[in-house]
Amino acid sequence: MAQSSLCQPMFLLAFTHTPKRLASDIASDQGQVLVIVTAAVGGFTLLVILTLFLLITGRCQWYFKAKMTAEDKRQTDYHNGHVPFPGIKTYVDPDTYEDPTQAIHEFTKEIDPSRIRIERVIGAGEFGEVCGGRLRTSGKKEIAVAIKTLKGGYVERQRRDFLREASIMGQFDHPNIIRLEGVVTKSRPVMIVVEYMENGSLDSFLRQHDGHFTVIQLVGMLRGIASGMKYLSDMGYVHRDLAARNILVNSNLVCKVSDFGLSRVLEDDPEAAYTTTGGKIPIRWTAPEAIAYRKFSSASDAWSYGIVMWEVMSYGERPYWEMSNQDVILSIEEGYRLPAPMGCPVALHQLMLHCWQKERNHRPKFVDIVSFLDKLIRNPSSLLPLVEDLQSLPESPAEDMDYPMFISVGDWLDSIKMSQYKSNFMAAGFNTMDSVARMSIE
Ligand code: ACK
Repeated sequence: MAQSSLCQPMFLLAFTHTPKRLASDIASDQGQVLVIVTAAVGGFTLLVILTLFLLITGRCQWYFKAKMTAEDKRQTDYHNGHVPFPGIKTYVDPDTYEDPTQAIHEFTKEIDPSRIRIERVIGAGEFGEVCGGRLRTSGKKEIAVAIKTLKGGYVERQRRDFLREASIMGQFDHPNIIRLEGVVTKSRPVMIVVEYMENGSLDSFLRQHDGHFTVIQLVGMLRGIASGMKYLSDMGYVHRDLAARNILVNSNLVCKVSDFGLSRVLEDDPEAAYTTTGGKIPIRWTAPEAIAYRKFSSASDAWSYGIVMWEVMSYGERPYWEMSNQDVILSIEEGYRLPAPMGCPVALHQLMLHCWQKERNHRPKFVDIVSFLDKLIRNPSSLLPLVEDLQSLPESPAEDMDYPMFISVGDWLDSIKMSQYKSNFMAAGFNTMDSVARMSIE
């Protein structure tokens, strides 16, 4: 036995006759090996899982981006800074779609061309003729429509730009925004069908009817435009080319904002001129910050709205008359503002001047403009004081004036969201509306 045990190989001896300490070392070695193996297997598995996860989510992201719906895009816009109002949809820029035809599908209705009857040409657009005609609705009713056509021989970019306006218009639903009936994209000619506006563009309509309307009628038109603009600004849409030529008027004198398409709008606009910064801008209608560094916003739209007010109250006069664009820019910079047109109520010229404040945050919001005009309409005597009457009056104390004041200075400041200046006005002695009316722009 002893012999045989002597003959055992050394390693066996080591196992059979090892001291206690040596056995625990080996056990610890075994443990370490086990830990290393487990860690390696675990690490590898984790790596595989991680890779699979990245691959799947990466693919999903790509897939979801391609499949992004308008709602997702609205959410993206929200995270990019535009805060939507609860219950109010926000505008989605069709350019955020990888495939612009997806935006067309999402926001417009395809119309079967057999339902359209083109009757006459009413004008010319950059992309083709604008026609008048009839559309048979799904309820078998016939309605008057305007049909914008895309002339033959277009390139893909022109088709996309043309239809872009439809995918913008199709997102809006408001009585003061031109309504899109649908599009024809599956046959030629490609068409955009919109509601018919019997009186055409506001600028030419006013020129043709110089002096024909009451102040209340004019204020009613302005109220409509402001309401349409409030809707657009609530949706986060900046028009950039608000001008009387881009407002359409129907047979009931309802004014509707039209001509959508951001940069393309400016490309089309004969009033748009190239600036030193390279953009094409309708100088006379545009806020200084938008001309200087392309800072377009609802506040710059409010500036343009003030110019539209001036166009309306002057029956389509050209803003700044024959002044050159350069002179307009310099004059505005020096503090010059358009004077009140003949027959313009003080209250309306004051509102224009507010829209033309250099500091864009001081301009009224469209919601303020609508409520201010509503107050005027509800109290027509507030429109009696005309700027020229005030100018012809001797320097008499305000209390001596025999026309009714429309609202207090406090009310007026509240309505244009400038309540914080009440004490400044009072301290400076502007405690009646006619003293405010006499206030110079400086
Ligand atoms: O001033 P107008 O008669 O009104 O001439 C122009 C012309 O087409 C070129 O734009 C008229 N127009 C545009 N859209 C419409 C519409 N929806 N309803 C009636 N006329 C329209 C515009």
